[in-house]
Amino acid sequence: MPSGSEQTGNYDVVIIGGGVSGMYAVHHFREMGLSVRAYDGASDVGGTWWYNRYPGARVDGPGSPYYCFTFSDDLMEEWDWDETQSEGKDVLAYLEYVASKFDLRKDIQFETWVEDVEYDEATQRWTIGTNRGDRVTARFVICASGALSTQNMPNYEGIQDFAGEVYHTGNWPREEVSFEGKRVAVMGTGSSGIQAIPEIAKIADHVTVLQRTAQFAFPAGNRSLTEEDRQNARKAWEETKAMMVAHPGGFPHKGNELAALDFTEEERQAHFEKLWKIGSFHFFLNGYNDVATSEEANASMSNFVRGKIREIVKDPETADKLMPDHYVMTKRPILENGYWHAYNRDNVELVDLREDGIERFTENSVVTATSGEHPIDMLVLATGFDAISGTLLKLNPKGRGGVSLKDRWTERFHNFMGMTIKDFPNLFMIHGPGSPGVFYNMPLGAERQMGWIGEFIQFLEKNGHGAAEPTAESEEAWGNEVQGIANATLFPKTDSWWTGANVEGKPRYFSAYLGGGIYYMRIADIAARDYDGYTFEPTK
Ligand code: NA7
Repeated sequence: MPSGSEQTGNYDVVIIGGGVSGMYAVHHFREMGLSVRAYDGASDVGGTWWYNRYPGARVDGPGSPYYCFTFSDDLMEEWDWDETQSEGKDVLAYLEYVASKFDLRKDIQFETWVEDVEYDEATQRWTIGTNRGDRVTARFVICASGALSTQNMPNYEGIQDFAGEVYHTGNWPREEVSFEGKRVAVMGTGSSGIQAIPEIAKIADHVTVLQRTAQFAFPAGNRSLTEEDRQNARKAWEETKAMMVAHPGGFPHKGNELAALDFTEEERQAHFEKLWKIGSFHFFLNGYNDVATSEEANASMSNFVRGKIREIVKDPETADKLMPDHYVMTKRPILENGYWHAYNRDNVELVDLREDGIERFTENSVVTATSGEHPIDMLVLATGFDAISGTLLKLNPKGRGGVSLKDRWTERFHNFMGMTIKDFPNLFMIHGPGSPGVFYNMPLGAERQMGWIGEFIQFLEKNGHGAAEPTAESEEAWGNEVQGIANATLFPKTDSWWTGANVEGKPRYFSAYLGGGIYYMRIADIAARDYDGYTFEPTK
């Protein structure tokens, strides 16, 4: 245990996490007049952006300036974004600026891991213990611990014996990592691997890409923002915010009425061609709205991207290995900045692990079944996360009667509205399973969930309720609603971190609320009906 501050104290709200959601939680609950204390394992604010400092890390959604907080118009006025797909370091600089402007750091304790979260029925308070020996209590706990924060580590024979440098993209060192003159293996071709590979290839002697699943990736279409772009975004900010709130994904977009099935295949391919040139999320925002539900529409988009891969990647054998065979969009859509072109470099080699699996690692190489020994100096693990539920389970709160979340969540992540759990009164999840989470513009989603929780807390105080938790029936109905929406789409048909398939032993089902904006109507409606679905206990 590190030597520590060993604080004690009683707070209204304890917040776990100092990333985008945790930062907003500190601000929001403080504004409500509540006493708050937040904890984060990192040395400063930023969460995901603090940890994921790998080369090539960028916003990979509709991008700047709309991946941002909306609660303060000053921020929009004051902050100058340089590019549409901002680099990780720029997002971090923005978050540091927000922390300073709103003096958030004074209520966040860094380099501190929460290890115990335990409910005491007698006092209706949670006790929170940390690795530094702190022991504080709180009436409310906010788990803003990140949907993508527990790294997924591969477990190949001999991997521990590899004596070279090893880095996970999700926990990248603060110090400069040099690729100069090195032979680097990158394992994983999700968003992180696909962003990192072209950057590493520019410097390293040799890059061996260890690919388990070939992916669809779309041009990021990154461009510099001019002063005129920024001024226009500022002028339209009120309108844009309203548009974001109305959009199913929380994006600055009017919504998409186009269905692929209303067009001929020729027309569709011409439309995709146009979108490919623009890049960014236009493929999803302005593509066709039935790609995730209709096999025909999906095949049309998939074929287009496969054609593009063949067009860009010069070596046909490599292009063959890069052909994805799942439904496009049913794994997290990826934006690339030179990924496909990287395979035209002499120093990039692709190993298709489905055909040529890893047998073992040695001190200085990775050995695969058919191509044999690949000598390497560095291993970059872009192997993703135990997503959505992983970090919450690591916190393993103990609720009523000492019941542990690990015991409640063996087969399903039972919850109500993706925010609350039976037997865990007054504990709230941000971007948890059962919420839109990663399917929504995450800063905006965090603000909206926090707004709902704040009103719930006011309701509890006004009515003399000391504790509130959902009923088993409301959890079951919510779970069915989430599944009902997901099962009408192609998403559950594909192995992905959305379905938990990337982590051995994890329940395999699609746990996110795909209804997007409908989610916020649903939770507002539940609030309007005096929080129907909850049981309340008077303040003791
Ligand atoms: P992802 O999207 O989960 O990608 C992880 C990649 O690592 C993916 O290609 C995996 O293959 C691969 N992987 C995972 N475990 C292994 C093992 N054991 N062996 C070989 N390959 C493996 O994580 P990212 O960090 O790229 O992206 C996460 C999110 O961060 C992203 O969606 C953005 O929202 C930001 P698989 O596909 O599982 O077969």
